[in-house]
Amino acid sequence: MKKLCLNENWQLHEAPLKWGKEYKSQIDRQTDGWYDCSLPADVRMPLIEAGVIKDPVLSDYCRESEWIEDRSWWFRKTFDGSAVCMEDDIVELVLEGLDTRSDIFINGQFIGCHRNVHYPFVYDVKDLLVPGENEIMVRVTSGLEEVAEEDLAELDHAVCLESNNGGEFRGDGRRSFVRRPQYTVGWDWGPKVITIGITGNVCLRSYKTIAIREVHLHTEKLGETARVHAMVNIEDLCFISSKSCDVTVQMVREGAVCAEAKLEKQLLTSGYNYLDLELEVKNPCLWWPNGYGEQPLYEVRVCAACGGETEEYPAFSFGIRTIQLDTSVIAGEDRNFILVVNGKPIYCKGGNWVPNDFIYARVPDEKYHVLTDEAAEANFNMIRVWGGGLYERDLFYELCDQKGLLLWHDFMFACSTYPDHQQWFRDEMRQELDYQTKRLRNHCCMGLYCGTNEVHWIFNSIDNPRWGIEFSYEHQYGLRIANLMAKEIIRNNCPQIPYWNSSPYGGDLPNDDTVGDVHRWHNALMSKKMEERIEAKDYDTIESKFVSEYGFIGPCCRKSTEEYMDGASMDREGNIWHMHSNVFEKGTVNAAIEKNYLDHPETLSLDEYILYGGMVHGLMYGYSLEAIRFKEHCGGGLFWMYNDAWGEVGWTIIDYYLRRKIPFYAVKRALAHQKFTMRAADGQLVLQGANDYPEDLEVSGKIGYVSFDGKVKELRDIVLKVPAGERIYLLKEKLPERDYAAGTVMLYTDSDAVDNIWLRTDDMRQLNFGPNPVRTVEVRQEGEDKLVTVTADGFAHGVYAKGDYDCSDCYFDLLPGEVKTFRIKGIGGKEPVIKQVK
Ligand code: BMA
Repeated sequence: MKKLCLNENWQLHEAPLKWGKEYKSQIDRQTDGWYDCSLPADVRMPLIEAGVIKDPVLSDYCRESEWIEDRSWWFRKTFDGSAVCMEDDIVELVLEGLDTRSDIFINGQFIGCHRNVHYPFVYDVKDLLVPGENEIMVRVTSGLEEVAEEDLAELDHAVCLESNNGGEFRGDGRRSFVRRPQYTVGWDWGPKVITIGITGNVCLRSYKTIAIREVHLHTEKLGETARVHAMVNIEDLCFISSKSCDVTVQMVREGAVCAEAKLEKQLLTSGYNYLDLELEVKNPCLWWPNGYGEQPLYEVRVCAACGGETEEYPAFSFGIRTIQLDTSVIAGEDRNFILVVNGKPIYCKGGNWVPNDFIYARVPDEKYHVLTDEAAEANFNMIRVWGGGLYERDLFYELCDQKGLLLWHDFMFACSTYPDHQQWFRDEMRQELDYQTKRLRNHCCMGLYCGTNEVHWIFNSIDNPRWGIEFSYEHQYGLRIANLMAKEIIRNNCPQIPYWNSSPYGGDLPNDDTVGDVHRWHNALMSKKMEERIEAKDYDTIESKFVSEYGFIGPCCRKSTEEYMDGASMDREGNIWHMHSNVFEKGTVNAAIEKNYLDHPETLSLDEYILYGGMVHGLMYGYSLEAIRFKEHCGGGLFWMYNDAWGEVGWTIIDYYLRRKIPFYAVKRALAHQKFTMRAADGQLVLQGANDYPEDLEVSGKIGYVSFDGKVKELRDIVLKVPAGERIYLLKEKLPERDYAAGTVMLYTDSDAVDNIWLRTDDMRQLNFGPNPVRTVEVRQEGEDKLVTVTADGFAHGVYAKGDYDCSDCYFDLLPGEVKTFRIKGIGGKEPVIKQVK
């Protein structure tokens, strides 16, 4: 295969929406009004550069550029035909990420239209190319203009719109008929920015004699020798004749061939040839999720020699691992929901992922490196790719393979019914799912495919009769794809990857605690009762088998807030502040600050609001993630939402500008690979030990009641053992009858590997402690970092290093007498300023 990348030197021209493909000649006659751009491109990128519009992720500028969706956009590029290998048998034009409705021309010839951003347009243009200058022209619109009222009526207008939820100017019901990233119509966490563009790569790829179309590897058997099955699909490009071919598949690690399989003198007949080969890998290095082991990857090389031509498939990385979803019976109706990797049950911990920008075409690769690094740093071993966004670029999956981040991967349906009673929609979905499952199946990070986000839950007439949806076999409103088509395609393309119909799903009704996963919203952050929205202890009542969504909201740091407000008033009652506050905020942050710290949070300065708002965000995520992991029959906990697409007071722990928010550290502590957790219930103290590591954990320490001022210490020695990869209850004993406003049960460990912990029995402001000033015992320089050792005689809450430095830990609590060392990264020669919230 020869590839010619055509991303550079495009031009873009705007035109009336009604200028369909028949207006190509008018566009050709346009001499001015052309913007230069390179791909991937959303039309806004050259418009921002040219100063035509302001960046829609800043302030309220998104409102000013909504006119963009009511225009047609014409991309054109010329290239020299001599760069193309015209001796080859086929020369395919490949256009990725067409967002959304597109008409494609080559040298003035219309070659087709495309209506789906989630799989590429591919067309053999060999016969249309000329030796000299060639031109590609692509007309793109949002695709929403094609959706009529009657169409929506067929779905009974059953589409979630943020505008119904206080999200002014957000939401567009027509999205359900358009295969575009659904979030672009506006969601609770961001504005309507109807993306339009060629948001992926464009290239010409040519083949001679044969084309290796697919390579699929999966691990069949583990053991001293692992068996890996390889399927190679070679297309014989001659329509009428067969030929002989030699095929080799190798698995290489650190430059050494660890396994090889060959097929010699294999007969190829015209078209597709599915060939199966077995690779035996002695002493295989197994891939594990983050914490449970390493992430060794093998390079896979596939080549086919035929008629003097050697065709090589692009090399890719592959991790040897098996994966299953254990839904076996626990008791009665209750069933496990546990991912099992290499035969080991995994407790899945992490967050939900959304696209990284409302102009997703401009996201730099660097952002993926940082976000996956930070996810691993925060002790994630799972990320859920949410169904309202997009299938990410290759780099994302490669990075998740490298860092041991398992993926719960939704197909791109969210919070809407879909017209799968219409054949065109089914055809589109078959192409989309077939393309994406074949594209992603070799990634060892692929943990589970999931049919939809919330479609089974929101639109069933028992949970939500208000939508008036009655599913029927011929009119399934989107469930046909999730319940039938997706399973069929996964069975054909990657049966080794578990599938779940929807999130949430399982049991008599979706969101049931007995089977499957749940989204914990209605009795938490989305409850109409404020006390339910801000009560961390409620998470101790969870009986679910897997929590795939729940969340809390909090501010970004001052730097990021100033950046996205772009000079607008910082009045927290102001319009623009509200635009950049999550639709579900509704005064929750202030209520939580009042519950835990102080009265009249509305009078706080911006810096105080950011500190206390961040602290309550951390308290909620820390306590809830612990509580979910504390439940022996819960297979995982994923908070909503990990990353952001613009700057806002929102769900995430790392903001749009990739700056950590205060809850980042609470999440990191709660998801630590080796962790102790205490809970009190019915007068009982229960201590749990979690150890994801492949080695057993043995720690000695002291446990008992300690007063917050440190004067009372009723500690006894204890040795705690947690087997490798296990979560077990280590202690169940009567809770000592003491004054829990003045102190609590604390555990001091003798190991730096595992944090000390304390039993939080009430809201912070109900606990009488402090101020117990933190003292800096030592500061050691290590390169650009400083290692700071602190202690305090009494309990100190929310100890942090002033300034937006990344630290190994921050906003942490210190037990009386605890001595803790933490790293402040990149502080250089500056003197660290250590502060505490209380
Ligand atoms: C769930 C998610 C998202 C949404 C989140 C918070 O519905 O699936 O759609 O952003 O809740 O509202």
